[in-house]
Amino acid sequence: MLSPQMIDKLNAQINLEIASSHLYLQMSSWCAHQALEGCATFLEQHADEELMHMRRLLSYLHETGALAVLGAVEAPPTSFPSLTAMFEQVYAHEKLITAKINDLVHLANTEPDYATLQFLQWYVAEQHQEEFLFKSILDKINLIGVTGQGLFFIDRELAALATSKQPANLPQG
Ligand code: OFO
Repeated sequence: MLSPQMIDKLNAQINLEIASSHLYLQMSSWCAHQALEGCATFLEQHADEELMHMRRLLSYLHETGALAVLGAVEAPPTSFPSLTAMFEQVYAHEKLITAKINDLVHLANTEPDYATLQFLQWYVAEQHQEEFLFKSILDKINLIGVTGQGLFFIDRELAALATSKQPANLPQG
């Protein structure tokens, strides 16, 4: 059985995952509007992944007999100064998610709540991968540049990343 504080924090995380999906879907739409189809597809897939992160938390709350509470989702920005600035925002957002997961882990460890501690390990590993992924995208953008044909090549890289995404990220069972 989860503590009231843990239920509140897991619910906050559920709502944050929904907000993340919303943000990435809006970014995807902005990219499509800029004719950056590869980036748009990649971000659309990532928005789906965030919903999967949310569902995993939702299931955990249900398994423990707790109620999931969904709140209002804040509207994300609809335009971005540049592709670089947009991916910098994604990277910063993922670092925020990591901090929130770390807070949850800290609470589970101090309560202690070993079942939740174990459950959260998947998110710890996932956040490591997500930060690595977006840092490497930013590195590519900085390497290739976004002037001239640079944008075309970056969009192609993101299209390749989107098609190579493995269903390994999906929850098991
Ligand atoms: Fe992109 O992160 Fe969810 O958890």
